[in-house]
Amino acid sequence: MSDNDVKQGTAVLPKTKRPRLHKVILVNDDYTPREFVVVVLKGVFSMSEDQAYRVMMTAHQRGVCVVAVYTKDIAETKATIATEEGRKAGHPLQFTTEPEE
Ligand code: TYC
Repeated sequence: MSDNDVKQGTAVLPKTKRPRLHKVILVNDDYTPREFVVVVLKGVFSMSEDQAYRVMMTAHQRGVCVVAVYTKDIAETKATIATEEGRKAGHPLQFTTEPEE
């Protein structure tokens, strides 16, 4: 039995590793209007007005805020879409991603 197998009852099954999750991080800037950030958070990350406002204010006060965690593909897609919404409206709003520990 290899290191990647696990014995369960009498069957030997391949050990299934859960994929590492990735954080989407909202980055503060001095130009994007607060209300615009809230609109993007609600639209792209399905947040309530309340949740979106708190996340926006945390980034505003601390510089960054973790928005949510997803699989790598979904995190990167949502970060790109949200950043692009800012760019289209002429704002420097940035969303980044990083793997969870
Ligand atoms: N700091 C911006 C302002 O004062 C608002 C803002 C908050 C922008 C969070 C980006 O990630 C952000 N208008």
